Amino acid sequence: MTNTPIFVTRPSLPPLEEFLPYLEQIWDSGIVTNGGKMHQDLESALANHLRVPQVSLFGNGTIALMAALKVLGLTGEVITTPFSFVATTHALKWNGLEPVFADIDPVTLNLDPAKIEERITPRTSAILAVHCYGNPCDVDAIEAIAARHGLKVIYDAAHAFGVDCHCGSVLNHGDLSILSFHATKVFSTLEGGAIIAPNIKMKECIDRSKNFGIVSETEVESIGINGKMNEVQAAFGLLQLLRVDESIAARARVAARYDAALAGISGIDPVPSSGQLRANHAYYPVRVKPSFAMGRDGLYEALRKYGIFSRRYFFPLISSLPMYRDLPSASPSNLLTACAAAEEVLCLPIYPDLSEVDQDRIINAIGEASL
Ligand code: T4K
Repeated sequence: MTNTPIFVTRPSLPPLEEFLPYLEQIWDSGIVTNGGKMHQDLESALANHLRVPQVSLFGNGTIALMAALKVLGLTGEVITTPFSFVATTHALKWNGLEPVFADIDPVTLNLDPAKIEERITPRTSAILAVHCYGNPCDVDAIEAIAARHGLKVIYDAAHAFGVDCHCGSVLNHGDLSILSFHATKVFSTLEGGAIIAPNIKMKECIDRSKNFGIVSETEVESIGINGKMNEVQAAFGLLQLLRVDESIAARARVAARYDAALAGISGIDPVPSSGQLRANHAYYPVRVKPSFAMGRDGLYEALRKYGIFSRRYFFPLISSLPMYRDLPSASPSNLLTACAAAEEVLCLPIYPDLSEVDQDRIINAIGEASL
């Protein structure tokens, strides 16, 4: 068996010669950032593709999330999931907001609406939920709670590019949603991100926030930041967008092969896709159950010996990190489902160019580890 490394993901890069004409246009124009033509074109192409009212591009998903929290004027406490990438909670803390962790649903691994209400206090201003692995949250239940208590809802939709739930694009839910276009994502601008806004007024406010709060040469309206995406990133996005449906279809084929092959291996339970009318197969998470003799970490190490670099997204749990673990809501006894998920989940490699030969290497290695 060859040991050529297989990583959890690989960016799908277009042929370089297809990118060069975009670069020539940028070079010719001399406009390389600050909302040039590529940036404008990508915003409208994405709004169209994703069927959302407004897109505001950012330099990465984290700065998009930080800006989203800022423009909503949140204060005090925000209820969130501990089962996510650390950027979710860091963005709260970076804004001076107090994260309050609530447990997750055992099937979807998203915030459990039944656990949100008990965490609401007079200081709560919002719910920050994550569509983990691209599986939509229970948006109806979350938004009903928010409406009852006058809270804002922000969705960290970093994983949810192109995902539809029962009523169309999942990105149309909440006050704001954010996307990540990092190199490891389904749709990438190398580094990048966006806020999905419900109307032009909100988009204008977001656009100012990412450009220092500037309104005109002589007016600065608010304390903004520099969150802008540059023209080269935006051009890359325009090119990627031409192929994104093809990429998602290729991911779906990889996922279907895993589904079939892993069904016969006891103790390896794929995290079900749930609530999606259209999935994006951003990740292929499985739960390594106690019945799998060597356990999750044993399997992770065994795969590494074969040159297969799966990832334990999301371990360690954010609430167990040194800067968060002393929060009252971080107590593991309040987060039993999240703690169990963090100990069991393993994300297997999935990306459009994963060959069947390489996927068979992964499947066979898991099969051997199960003996
Ligand atoms: N919210 C959520 C829920 C998120 O998951 C994320 C990011 C964010 C917010 C923040 O969005 P950004 O600010 O990042 O736009 C990765 C990504 O860096 C991160 O974007 C992502 N989530 C997170 C889940 O995964 P790492 O530290 O695991 O990535 P890294 O560099 O180890 O890459 C994984 C594998 O991918 C590598 O082993 C090899 C391969 N790879 C990676 C890169 C960067 C490549 O083949 N080429 C590449 O250029 O965090």
